[in-house]
Amino acid sequence: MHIPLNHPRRTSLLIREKLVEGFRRKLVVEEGLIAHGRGECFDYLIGEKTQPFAEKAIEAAAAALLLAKYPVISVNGNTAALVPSEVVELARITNAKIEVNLFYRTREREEAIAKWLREHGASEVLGAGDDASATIPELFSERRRVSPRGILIADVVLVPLEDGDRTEALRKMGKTVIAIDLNPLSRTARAASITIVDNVVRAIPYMIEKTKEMKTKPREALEKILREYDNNAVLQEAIKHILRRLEELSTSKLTLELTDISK
Ligand code: PTJ
Repeated sequence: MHIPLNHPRRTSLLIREKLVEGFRRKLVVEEGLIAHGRGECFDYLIGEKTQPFAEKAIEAAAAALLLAKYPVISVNGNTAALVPSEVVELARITNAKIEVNLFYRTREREEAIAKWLREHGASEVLGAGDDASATIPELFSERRRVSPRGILIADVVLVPLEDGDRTEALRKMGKTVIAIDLNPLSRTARAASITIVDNVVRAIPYMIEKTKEMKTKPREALEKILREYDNNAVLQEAIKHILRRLEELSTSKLTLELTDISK
C-alpha cells in the first residue's frame, strides 16, 4: 500500500505494512497481527518514543549482553518481520547466537524465518527443524522446544515479544532474561530480569548503538551498571510516565483545529 510522505501516522502505518508483508511471507501468524495491535495501543500511551526508563533498561541490557558467556537472541515471527537486519547486526556485535523460537510453531514457519534471517545476513540460525531437540522443563507451549546449542545453554537470552510462561521458566533455569515489551503490565515484563518497555523497532537499533559504544568499557564498569539496575523501579517509572501523560492530556485541548476546505 502507498502511504503518503506527509501522512501524520506514516511511521506507524509503515510498521503495520512490514507485519502484513511478514504475514504474506508466512513469517507472522494471525495472532501476531493481534499482538501488534495491543503493542500499538501501549506505544500510543508511552508517546511513541524511547523514554528514559527504556534507555535505562537498554543500557543494562547492553551490559548484560556484553558480559554474557553465551548470549542468545530468540526470534519469533513479529520480530523477524520487523527488524531482521537489526537482529543480525546486534548478534554480530555481541557475539550472540540467533535462535528461532515460536509460540505457534510449525516447521514451515521455522524454516521460513530461518531463511529470511539468513537472507538478511545471518550466518547461522538455530532452532529450526530438528535442531530444536531440547526441552525447557515445566513449560507446555511449543516454546518449550529449544536448541541444545542455543537457548538451552545460554546464560543471557534476549526475548522480544515473549510470553510470560517461558520468561518465568528461563528465569527459573538461572538465565538472565531481557524482554522487549510495550506492555509494562504483562507477565513477561514482570518476570524478566531486564524489561525494555519500548517498540522493538526502536529498541533493537538503540541496543546496537549502545552495545557499540559500551564494548570498550572495562568489565567492572559493565558489572556496576548491572548491579545498580532495578527492574521493578523501571517498570514503576513506565507506569508513572503513562499516568503523567494521561493527566496532562486530560487537562489539555484534544480536539483538532481543522481548516474548512468545503468552499
Ligand atoms: O511468532 P510466534 O508464533 O512466536 O507468535 C508471536 C506472538 C507475538 C503472536 C506471541 O508471542 C504472542 O501471542 O504474544 P503475546 O502474549 O500477545 O504478547 C506480545 C506482547 O508484545 C504484548 O504484550 C504486546 O504489547 C507486545 N508487543 C506487540 N508489538 C510490539 C510489542 N512489544 C514491543 N514492540 C512491538 N512492536
